[in-house]
Amino acid sequence: MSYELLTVDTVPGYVATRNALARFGAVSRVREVGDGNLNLVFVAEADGGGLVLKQALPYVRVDPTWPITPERNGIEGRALRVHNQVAPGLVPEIYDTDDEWHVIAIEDLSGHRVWRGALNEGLRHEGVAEDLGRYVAKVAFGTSVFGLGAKGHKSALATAANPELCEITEDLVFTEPYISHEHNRILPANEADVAAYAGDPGVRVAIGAAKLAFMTHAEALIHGDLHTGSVLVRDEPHSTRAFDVEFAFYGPVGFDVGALWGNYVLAAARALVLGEDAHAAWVLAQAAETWQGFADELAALWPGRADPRVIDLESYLAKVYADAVPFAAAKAARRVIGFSPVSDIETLPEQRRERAIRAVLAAARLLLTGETRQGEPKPLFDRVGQVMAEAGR
Ligand code: SR1
Ligand code: MG
Repeated sequence: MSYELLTVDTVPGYVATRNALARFGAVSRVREVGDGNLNLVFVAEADGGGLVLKQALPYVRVDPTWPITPERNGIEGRALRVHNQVAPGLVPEIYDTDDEWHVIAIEDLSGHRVWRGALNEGLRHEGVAEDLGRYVAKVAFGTSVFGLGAKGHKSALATAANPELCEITEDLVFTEPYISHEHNRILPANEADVAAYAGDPGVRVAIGAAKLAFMTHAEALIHGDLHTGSVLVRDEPHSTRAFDVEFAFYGPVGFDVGALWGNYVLAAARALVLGEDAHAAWVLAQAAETWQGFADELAALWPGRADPRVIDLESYLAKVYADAVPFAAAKAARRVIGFSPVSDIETLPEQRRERAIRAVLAAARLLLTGETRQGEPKPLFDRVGQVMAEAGR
């Protein structure tokens, strides 16, 4: 390995060597808090305030036999700078990027918590779903032809390729759940459910089309992994931050909307099998909140577009919506079939987990094969809730 991995003991010395971090002064306390699949994450307390260091491991943290490029750290740093420009206050600030040791230094958001954990506890953070819709819209506008113009978009696109992390998504989200693969972990009681879902010809056609859209629709510098574990929330004062943009690339805007919707489905499945029907309904209602935030923000930005000719807002919104529906299905289904399950489902006792998985697969099947690509999220996710309740009984 050509760089050293940081430890709680080496972080203070490391921070002292970084010019961009000089204002923080001496570091007095360090904690390692990484709990994701890929990175080391340290919270450092210094004389001048707190900061977070995120260092890329050259392998998957939860499977060290799986190599993965640490260059993703620099890609994340560059994307985070761009997202700070176009969506300030909705992402962590970035202080430093170190392409040799594959470390970024970002804002310490202690006092926030990860939204997935809060949803699992049945907590309602009002306004977060809408904030995230606004975040997706600001990125969709500010990094696309709308905000940058035709030539600006092409130059930005040329500097933001992320092929290795895109390949992970192409494999884990759009391929492995639909084939026999060693990554897939399926409870015996769910084998027939998964076989019926993944073997449905309508599901396979829709997933293939979604995969191709993911691979080819280079609309904007999207987050690329916008699940509820990539969101920090705080009530007082209200704050929402999307973090962990290492999967950022020029892709379809509907993928970020769909990632949120798919994760609302997972949270709702948990709530349903725990008998928390009101929480399930609230979570599914967040799909419409996210869409409203997205559509309102894009409409507000639209008069400032680089080229007001020909391209029409309503048609673009319809395109994003039609993309988001199958992406939501893909993002929900991968978490109950393939690599990297989520705590919403994994922490349930086995019999409830089986029912939750059935509910998620029923939702995904409806989203992929029903007449779902046009319309409004409220009636769509009401139907999703009904189908989930029936399947998860
Ligand atoms: C090997 S990385 C596994 C997953 O973790 C991230 O959160 C992405 O969703 C990725 O698919
Ligand atoms: Mg992540």
